[in-house]
Amino acid sequence: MTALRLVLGDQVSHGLSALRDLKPGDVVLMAEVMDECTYVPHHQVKITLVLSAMRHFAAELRRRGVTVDYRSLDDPQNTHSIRGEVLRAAAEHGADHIIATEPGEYRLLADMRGWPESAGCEVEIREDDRFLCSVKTFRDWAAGRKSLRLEFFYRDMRRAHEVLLEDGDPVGGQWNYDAENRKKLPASRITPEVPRFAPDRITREVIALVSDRFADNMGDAHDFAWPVTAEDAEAMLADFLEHRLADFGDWQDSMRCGEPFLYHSLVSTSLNLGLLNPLDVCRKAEAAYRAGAAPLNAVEGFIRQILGWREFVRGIYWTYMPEYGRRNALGAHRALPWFYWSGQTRMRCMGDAIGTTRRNAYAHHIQRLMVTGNFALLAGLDPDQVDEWYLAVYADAYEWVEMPNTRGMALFADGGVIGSKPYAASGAYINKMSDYCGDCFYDVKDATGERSCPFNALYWDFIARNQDRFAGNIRMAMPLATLAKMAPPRVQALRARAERFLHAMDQGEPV
Ligand code: FAD
Ligand code: DLZ
Ligand code: SF4
Repeated sequence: MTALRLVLGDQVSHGLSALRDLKPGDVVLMAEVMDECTYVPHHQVKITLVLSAMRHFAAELRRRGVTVDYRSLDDPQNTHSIRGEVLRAAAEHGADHIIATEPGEYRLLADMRGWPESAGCEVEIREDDRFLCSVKTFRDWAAGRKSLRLEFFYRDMRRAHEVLLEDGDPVGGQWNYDAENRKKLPASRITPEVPRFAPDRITREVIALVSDRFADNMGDAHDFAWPVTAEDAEAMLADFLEHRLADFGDWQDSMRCGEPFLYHSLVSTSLNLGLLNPLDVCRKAEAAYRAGAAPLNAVEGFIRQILGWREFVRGIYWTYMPEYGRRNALGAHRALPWFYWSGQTRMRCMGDAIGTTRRNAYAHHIQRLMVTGNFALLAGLDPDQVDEWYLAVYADAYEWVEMPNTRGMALFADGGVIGSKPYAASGAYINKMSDYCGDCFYDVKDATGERSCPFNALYWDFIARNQDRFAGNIRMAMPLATLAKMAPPRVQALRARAERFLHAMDQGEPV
């Protein structure tokens, strides 16, 4: 009796459901395959992260006495698909039972559901219980609600997992301290260094492989510095808890040119691979608050991202897929401009956000949402192309978390499932929250001239072209009323500036 147990690249957790009740004679299969390395043009750093984490995990399993069949990208027999490798390994090991954990992407789950027909043995797909809210619990919570709002889901999660509670009530008397977390970082403030993890021999081998095989992809594998083992992921978390958590809240929405990390935790890559456990991360942050090491606005804000947003977007993904992936509520069809890949643009905010993405396969949330995401929303970029970009370029990107954030939160292409209004903003917001505008080619105070900030005209063009769609949305009443009060020549000038800018961008002219 041999069971073949599949571990995917983002399932490198010893507690994985597919590894439970492992018996002597069972074989764990891990496969590097071109299908997974190429379904979007992943950043070199992202491929390095996943393959290195896989190789480290396989080595750990072997040290624990587990039989691991590890197929590398260089294996000449490699069929280069997960299905192909599972079937090949099942036949080679005479497996009578294939055990897998649900993947994080719909396309792979759909494929897995077809495995029993070709496998000739039982295929068991177990729940991925590394999350704090099961898909069923989320669907039950969502059923019958007119709208799904993070705030109510988050409160239920706090109660269910007894996080930051005092006698059943929220610590401090409020559930949410977000209003305190929107400050701009003063220029004088020196921000802490963040840890970089020097590549060991295994990672260096992967860097060589990725540099060779994926030389044309975004980034440079030699820049790699992310944690690839649970031990290093814990070190990254410990550093955050000690040096950045206390300030996480105050400066959470701030941006500073050339400083992508600020007070962010940098734990998403490790959480999503399964090197860190989300509840454990929340409990450690809560312990820091209880020990007086970090204020409530910081700790609550951090916990809300993990216990709230991370679980919420996953629930939405699995509740609405595959139809969610086709949504385009604002009818956006413009092609993604090339500067999203090259970073070459005169818009300093965009250049900086894309620049850190190219170097680190990382940009923080406000850069993703209010700079590159906001631009894509205002310019009416095609959600399929924007989705592909976010899925490719961030080291933490898997569709279950990337798609609701991109298609839903940033682009409003889901028509309001994730958020009740689009996160649309003019240059004034970016100027308020960053130091980008001072040295920009464009003038943030101008909206219609040739060097006016593109975000300004694009913002009003966006409101104007969607005014019928937003008419019934009470949260859009203010911009709609402002637009209605604008003198027609002003509206014309704004829309003409937007059109000129978009035309130049579409022609590939420098913008
Ligand atoms: P911190 O700012 O320190 O936050 C702590 C943790 O909270 C993160 O590690 C993450 O696990 C969680 N978190 C925070 N915000 C979100 C959110 N909106 N959704 C889910 N989890 C959240 N996150 C991903 O993990 N993968 C993605 O592919 C991804 N794509 C995104 C695309 C867009 C357009 C936007 C707007 C956001 C996206 N996010 C994604 C959410 C968020 O930007 C990242 O989780 C965060 O920037 C990761 O950096 P950090 O670990 O330093 O996070
Ligand atoms: C992202 C990724 C990459 C680049 N390569 C592999 C791989 O070679 N083998 C593998 O098992 N997983 C890889 N992954 C992660 C998968 O794409 C991920 O498991 C699915 O997208 C589901 O989330
Ligand atoms: Fe970005 Fe406009 Fe500011 Fe330039 S002026 S950095 S384009 S918001």
